[in-house]
Amino acid sequence: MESSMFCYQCEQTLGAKGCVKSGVCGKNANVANLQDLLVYELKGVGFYGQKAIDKGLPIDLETHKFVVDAMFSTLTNVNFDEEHFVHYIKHADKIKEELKQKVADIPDNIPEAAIYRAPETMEDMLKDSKRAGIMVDENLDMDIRSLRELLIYGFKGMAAYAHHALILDKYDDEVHNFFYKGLAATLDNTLTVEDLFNLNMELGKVNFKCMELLDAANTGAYGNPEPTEVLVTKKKGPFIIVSGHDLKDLKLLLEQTEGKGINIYTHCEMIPAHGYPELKKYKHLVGNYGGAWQKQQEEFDGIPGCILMTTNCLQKPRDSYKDRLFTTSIVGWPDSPHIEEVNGKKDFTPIIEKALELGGFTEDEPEKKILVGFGHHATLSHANEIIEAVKSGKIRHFFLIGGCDGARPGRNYYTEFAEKTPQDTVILTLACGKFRFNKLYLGTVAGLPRLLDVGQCSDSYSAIRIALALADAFDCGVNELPLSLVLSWYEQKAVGILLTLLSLGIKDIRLGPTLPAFITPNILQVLVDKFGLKPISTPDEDLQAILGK
Ligand code: SF4
Ligand code: SF3
Repeated sequence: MESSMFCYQCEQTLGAKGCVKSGVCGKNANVANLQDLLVYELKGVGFYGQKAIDKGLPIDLETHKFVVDAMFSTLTNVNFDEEHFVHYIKHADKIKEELKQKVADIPDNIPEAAIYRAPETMEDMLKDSKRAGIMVDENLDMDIRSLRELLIYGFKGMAAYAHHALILDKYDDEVHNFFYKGLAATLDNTLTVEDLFNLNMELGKVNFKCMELLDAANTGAYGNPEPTEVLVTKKKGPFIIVSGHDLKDLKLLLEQTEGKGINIYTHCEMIPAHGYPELKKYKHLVGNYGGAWQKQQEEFDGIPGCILMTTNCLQKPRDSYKDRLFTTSIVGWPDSPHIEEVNGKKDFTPIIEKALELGGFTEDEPEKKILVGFGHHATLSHANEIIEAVKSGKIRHFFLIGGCDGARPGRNYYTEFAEKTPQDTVILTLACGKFRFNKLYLGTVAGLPRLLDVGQCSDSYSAIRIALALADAFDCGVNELPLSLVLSWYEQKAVGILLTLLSLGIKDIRLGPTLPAFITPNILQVLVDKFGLKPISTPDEDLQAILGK
């Protein structure tokens, strides 16, 4: 096994600097190095892909799908399987060669990543991965590296959303073509700090479009989310817990488990599923299990049922449940069973049989319920009441407290912040960070719950739609609204979303629990000067700064 690696793409990176021997996330050095080589190959794919686009030669959908899935599989907590990456590197190499043939006349000055050909074995790939590491060029300007990595992480995040939209047959040329432009740009030594900064802003805009596409895909397939009470306690009987973000996998499993006496629970980012009419209609979608992703090793320990991981965040399964944790799609853990799609179909029989064999919970817990389902459609159906309440002073301020959860102790900030918000304020929340406070009862204001769960991280789109509609109603810009964004990040989808918010000109965002290790002091200063981006401090200080006395 390789003993060295370098990765600093997520918030829990070692010492807030970089993971160098193995990942704090559980990724070993081989996987990290193979991921580096895969991204290197994808940059070469981007180079020829952009040349093809420049010549007006369309790129086929299968290639787009592969680029998206390959990027997504390198996102934190998605895939930990060396074999998966060996296979993807070979495939990326093949696609790169095909695109090269397509472009035919190749220009001079071809970057190394475009010329490179992948070897056959993992051993040789690991040797070659040295050329692909983030820090390989010691002389590279720090700010250029920082902006290139920011772009790559933004792409990983956007790839996740493009993947979910593609699964529901939603596709957009502008979104997909931008992958090649951006990947190629990371190989272009002529680009300045300003060029790369502008490309990151362009990624933010394209990611907004991508999230819009996904919103249309989800609401088209499953209806508009509506306010719905969700059971957060256990029910007696066999069960399967569905985690990750993929609503289609949940739907397929609901269809295949109907009438079989199996309860289906959502977990973590899957909780918004309960608000969608076409998903909540299944009576055996009984509730939500546990907290956010970082608690899974404790919460799944020795569990008498199964877990299906459809996307991130997967942690190393303990022996006590690794035989009952199934992965699907691009998620993978080397020793855990995987459900493959064959000819466009998934057969969940193995997980269904295992759940029945395990028997499930032996008794009902006393019931507790929480409310979800406040996407843009549901929230804006109350627009008149909300506007009236703001005008009459019943609602003083809105907070968007959202983003990723994680393991660092500093994340208690978000619980405390939510608890301390005054009664005449409304909290919009989204993504898995909400598990820090979504079981607290925060009361009502102007006849509405004070805590409105907008959905998954991709539903940042919904939150932006809500903010834009309010700005429209008050005839002002989003920055003039009585609205503050207090965000938490962990992985690269949050990077993509942050770029989207900045590209829309949204200012004074508070970000925590720590700032990304890949952002240099110079780039941070630009973000501070241009957008007023701030690190979180303490809930009291920040509330005071936002609301005044
Ligand atoms: Fe470390 Fe995060 Fe990279 Fe995992 S994804 S190796 S925790 S920086
Ligand atoms: Fe959470 Fe992993 Fe980011 Fe979709 S599930 S938000 S961390």
